[in-house]
This record gives sequence, structure tokens and C-alpha cells, in this order.
Amino acid sequence: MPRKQPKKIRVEFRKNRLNRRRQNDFTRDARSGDETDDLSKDERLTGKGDLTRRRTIVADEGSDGGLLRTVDVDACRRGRVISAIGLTSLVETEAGERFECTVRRVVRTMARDQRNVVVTGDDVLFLPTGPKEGVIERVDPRRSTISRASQRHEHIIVSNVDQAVIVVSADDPPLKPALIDRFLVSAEKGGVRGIVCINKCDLKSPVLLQPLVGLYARLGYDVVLTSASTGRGIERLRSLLRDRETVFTGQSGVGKSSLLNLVQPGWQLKTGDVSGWTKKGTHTTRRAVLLRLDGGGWAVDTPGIRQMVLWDVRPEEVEGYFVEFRPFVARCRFPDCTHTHESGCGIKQAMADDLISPMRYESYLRIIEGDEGITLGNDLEDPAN
Ligand SMILES: Nc1nc2c(ncn2[C@@H]2O[C@H](COP(=O)(O)OP(=O)(O)O)[C@@H](O)[C@H]2O)c(=O)[nH]1
Ligand SMILES: [Mg+2]
Ligand SMILES: [Zn+2]
Repeated sequence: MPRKQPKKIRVEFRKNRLNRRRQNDFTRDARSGDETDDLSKDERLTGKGDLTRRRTIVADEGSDGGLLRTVDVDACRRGRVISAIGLTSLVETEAGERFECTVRRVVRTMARDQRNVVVTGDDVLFLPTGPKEGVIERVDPRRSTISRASQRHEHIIVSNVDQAVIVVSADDPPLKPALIDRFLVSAEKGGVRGIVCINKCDLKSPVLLQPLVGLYARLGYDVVLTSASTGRGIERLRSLLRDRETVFTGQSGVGKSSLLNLVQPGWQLKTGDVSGWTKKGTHTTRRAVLLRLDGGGWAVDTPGIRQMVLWDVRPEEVEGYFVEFRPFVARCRFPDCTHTHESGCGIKQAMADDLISPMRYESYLRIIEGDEGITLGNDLEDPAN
């Protein structure tokens, strides 16, 4: 990719630099001298008083218009963030070495969104500061993200994945097709291929699941029926994951961690005991964790999500995320048809002709009506962010 010339930019000097003792700031243990030595040769302070200070740094403009800081690449190593909690991340190199990294403050200052400075899945450049420690100097532009809304902000669950396995359970908790559609919209929006996995098939006759399987298969999604109890479908799941980067999403308790433990024997992701997760101090089960598959590829287990609220999906773009709607939208009489009350609507006609499922249309309506997401039960708080 051709690189633009570095250019000087001026960024706000964040006031909280002065608050050295913020609570819950994992980076506070100034292991790397992060508070003081991040003014490299590329940066200059042009302060005229604390509140109006700005700094000039040299940066490249990233392909998405984001900013890439110029860093001393030779001194840095490349790695993948395999878990991030607050501003501390575990970074794994190609060789499989792991470094616990903080984030260089200028990287935080430049981030457009302070909540998602570094997320699981990110490709980063970091400067080793010890045998197992380092400082993240740059976060590469993300090629895909899976997000949801959390307290009116974007919460990026994971970045740089190819596909999302949307896990639901045939029963216990009961199957909610609307939830599949909501997760599929978030996958489509994030530029990620959706795969539908119906787990706990041992709890329900497969015959009863066939209509649902048929529906999503006709839409072009891979659908896999699994049971972590009997082992059904695990081989198929494993082959769908091979050499890909996959995130497992879905309601808490559907069996995501159980399935991943079977896909790769040796993984010991914590399963069951949902109530235990709300206890303090169980960070390992509350954050997204990226795991390298023996046969090639990566998989990410995600913690339970209390509500799947879509992030930044405007009503008029939803039709584009319902793949089977696309061919019929052009037949609507009005170009801005919302497919609700309008006459001459191609979508409603397609439904009348049995070409669009009423269940999917129902999901579409709930999403464009700005339904605040589907409550998924009493599980988790958000991962620390
Ligand atoms: N009957 C049955 N129970 C399952 C299956 N998969 C998982 N479970 C159980 O469902 C509970 C939640 O599983 P877990 O993997 O922790 O779900 P997660 O929250 O999605 O990661 C655990 O008690 C599992 O033993 C399955 O295929 N069949
Ligand atoms: Mg789990
Ligand atoms: Zn229409």
C-alpha cells in the first residue's frame, strides 16, 4: 500500500496526563516510565499552560483516514493482542512468545475513541521493555471489527477476524431466532462472514430444527448443528475454523466455551457456572480471549453479553444487512422505502410470494424500530474497558 508522506498534526493534550493516580488504571504501575518518556524525538511540547497544551507529532495518515504514528520500527516487534483488559494487553508474537504490554500514552491520545484504543485481535508494534513486558507503540488499522453498543458508546469486542460463529442453543436457554438475525447484522456490518451454530442439539429433536437450518442455509450462511455433550458436529465446526480467524459470539450459557474446548482438546476455557462470572476478580472469563488453533487459524471466545445492542446501525442501512432483501429492494416504488407502511414495496411482495421469511421480516422491523436490543438474561457486566 503506498504510504502518504508523514505530516505534522496537532493533537489535544489530554488533561488526565496530569492525574497520575487515576483509579483502576492498569497502566498506572509506570513499569515502562510511560508517564514521562513518551515524548520521543518526533514529538514536541508547545505548552502555554496545562489546559491549552497541544503537542505536535509526526504521523502518517492511515488508509482509513486514521493516523499511524511514525515509530522506530527496527526496535519494535510485531504481535497480536490476544486479550486486553483496560489498557493492559497480552500480546503474542508470531513465534508464540507472550508480552504483557501497556500502551504508549501518545497512542491513547491519538485514538479517536478512548474506550477502544487496543482491543483483542489487534495487530500491534510494541517495544519490548523486559523479557515478558513491553509498550504498544502502534495499532495497525483494523480490517474488520465486531462491535456492539454499550452505554451509548461503541464497544469493539474483537478486531481482525474473518468470520463469526453465532452460537445459539436448541434449548436451555430457549432458541431465539431474532437474536441470530441481530448477530448476523453485526457481522455483516463488521465485514465478517456469519456462521450459524445451533448447539445443544441433544436437547431437541433435529427434525424440529430443520426449518431454521433450511432458512439460514438458503440465505447462504453455513449452518452447523452441534452438541458439546455428544460430540455431534464438532468435526465440521473444526473444519470451518481451520486457517481462519473466528470469533464465537452469542448469549451466555449456549455452550461457546464448551464447543471451543472440544474443537481443540487442551483448551480449558471455563464453562458453566454462569452466576460465578458476576463475582469480582474473574477477569479471565469476562474478556474476549484469542486462541491459536493447532491446525492453523485463531478462535476467540467471548464473555457473555447482557444485551446485544447494535452499534451505529442506521435504519436505512439495515436492509443491506439482510442478504435476501437486496434483490427485492430495487422493486420498491419509492427509493427511500422503509418496507413498513409503503405501497408497492418489493420486500412485502417478496414475503407474500414466500421469497422472504416472515420471521426475518419481523427481525428487520424490530431492528429498524430501534428496539434496544434483546435482553439476554442476568449474566455479565461489560468487560473492563
Ligand atoms: N445438554 C448440553 N449442555 C451443554 C452443551 N454445551 C454446553 N452445555 C452446558 O451448558 C452450560 C454453559 O456452557 P458454556 O460452554 O459455559 O456456555 P458459554 O457461556 O456460551 O460459554 C454448561 O453447563 C455446559 O455443560 C450441549 O451441547 N448440550
Ligand atoms: Mg463461555
Ligand atoms: Zn419496500
